[in-house]
Formats: sequence, structure tokens, C-alpha cells
Amino acid sequence: MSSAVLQRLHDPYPSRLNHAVTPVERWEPTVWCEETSDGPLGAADLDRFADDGHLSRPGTVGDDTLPSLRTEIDRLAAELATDDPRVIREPRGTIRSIFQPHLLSGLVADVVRMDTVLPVAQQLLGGDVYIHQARINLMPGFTGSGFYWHSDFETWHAEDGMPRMRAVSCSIALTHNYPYNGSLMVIPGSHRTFYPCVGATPDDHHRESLVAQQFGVPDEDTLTKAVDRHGIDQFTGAAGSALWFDCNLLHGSGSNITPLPRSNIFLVFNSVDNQLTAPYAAKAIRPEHLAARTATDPVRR
Ligand code: 6CS
Ligand code: FE
Repeated sequence: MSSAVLQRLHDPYPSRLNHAVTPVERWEPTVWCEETSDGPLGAADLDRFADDGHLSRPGTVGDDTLPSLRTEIDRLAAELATDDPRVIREPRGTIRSIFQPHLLSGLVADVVRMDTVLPVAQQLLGGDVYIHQARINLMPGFTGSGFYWHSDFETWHAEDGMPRMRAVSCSIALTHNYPYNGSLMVIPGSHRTFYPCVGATPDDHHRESLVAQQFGVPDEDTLTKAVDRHGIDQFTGAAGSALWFDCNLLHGSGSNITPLPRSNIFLVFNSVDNQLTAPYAAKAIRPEHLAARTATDPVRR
């Protein structure tokens, strides 16, 4: 039996099968550090993160840095070639995401290493971390479209071979996130359950999923039950605020028909002890700019 078949047989988080599978209760921790660990988060923050799967941290990036970051992102958007695979566009041509901004811009690389960022990731994940994926998400006024409900871990496990739920996302607002300009909605507590999704991963799925995800999303009945049980929280706040959320938290966003753009820097930290293996439910690995397999040395300040 090949190792890929064995991996699939023993998969604790089965997904993308052609039939429904009962949700799996998470047995592994959400907060991986010791309770008494040193770091920016106190016991109350760590408890809240463990319970809800998310935590908001205003003032993560200061007003002294935000204007230059916004200028930098405009520069990247203008300078990257139309056919650059790191640039994802809406059907109408506007830019939706720019991947690997931390490798394209020294300023974004500096954000990763800020006192308000890296030590939080290290504390939550209990040790050294590296960037699994980074992107700028741009939701322009009027035309920006949302992201349907999903768990990131479901995709990273199925398509990238991420073995365990030991990764955390940090979404930093570059513009004010209002309830009405496409800001992120999360289902608090949903990170404690793995919701298997029905339907085999199509070849080159990322070509569609990064614009509109159709595979690796829970069905409506599952989402209805999850919201009945847990409700919905929304991440709003001034530019510079950060939302930290567990890799398995269900989240999504609506489109932005207001004139007020919403843009965020999105950094995914993974534990160095949770490096990618073969995909659990896809034929081929995804490109490096979506899932780092080479740049996995610990990030240092
Ligand atoms: O593909 C990814 O890695 C991320 N993007 C989408 C649209 N869904 C899964 C995950 O969050
Ligand atoms: Fe996501």
C-alpha cells in the first residue's frame, strides 16, 4: 500500500469524500503554550482564545506605520505583472489578493516580526513558528466580493497536507473594518469541531477557490446547526487592529457594496513542528506562494 493511501486511511480529519462524514471533535489543544508562559497574552486572553477560537487586539500596527504600509500595498498592486500567479483577481479584473507580500516587501516582513505580532503567534502555538501563507486581501468599495464560510484548516489539511491544528491566522486591518464593508464573520467555538466537507478536490482547485470556493465548504445544514449552537461574531475595528483566529474556526465575509474599501494583511503562522506532508485529499501539492514547503525556518526577530 502506498504511503499516500495509508495516510488517507489513518486520517483523523477526513474530508472531500463523496459522502457525508460525522463531524469530529477536536482532541488537540487550541492554545499550545504552558498556562504560565511568558508572552504578550495574559491568562484571560489565552482562555478566551481557547474558548472562542479568536481574539481581537487593537493597536497591533501603529498610526506611524499604517500610511507607509498602505502606500507600499498600492505600489505592489501597481507593479506586479498582470499574469503574476501571486495576484488573484475578481472576475471584473480588480485585485482580490496578493500572496507572499512578506517576500515582496520589507515593510510587510517587518510587520511579521513586530513585538505585537510574532510573540503572540509563538505564545499561542507554543514555540517557534514560520509563515505558512501570507496575503493582502483587498476589498474595494462597491465591487469587492466576499469569502464563503470555510475552515482554513480543512483546506490546508486536504490540499496542503498540514497534519495538525497548530496554526493561527492574524488579520491586520489596513482600513477601518465596519460591520457593513465586508468585515469578517466568525462562528465562535466552531474551531473545536472538524466539519468534513463533501466532494473530491478538483485538479488545480486553487484557480477557482481563491476567487469563489465551492469545495471544502460545509453544507447549509451543518452551518445552520453550527450557528444555532454558537452564534456569529464579527471583527470590526480601526485600522491597525488585529484579529487572531484559530486555523479551524469557521469564518466568511459578505461583499462590500459600500464606497469604503476594506483591506487587510493576512498572516498565517504554523508551528515548526507541524510542517506540511503530502496532501490528505488532493492529487498534487499547491504552489509555494499558497503553502510554504521550503521557507520553513523559524521566524526570528
Ligand atoms: O486557499 C487557502 O489557503 C485559503 N483561501 C480560501 C479561499 N479558502 C481556504 C483558505 O482560507
Ligand atoms: Fe479563510
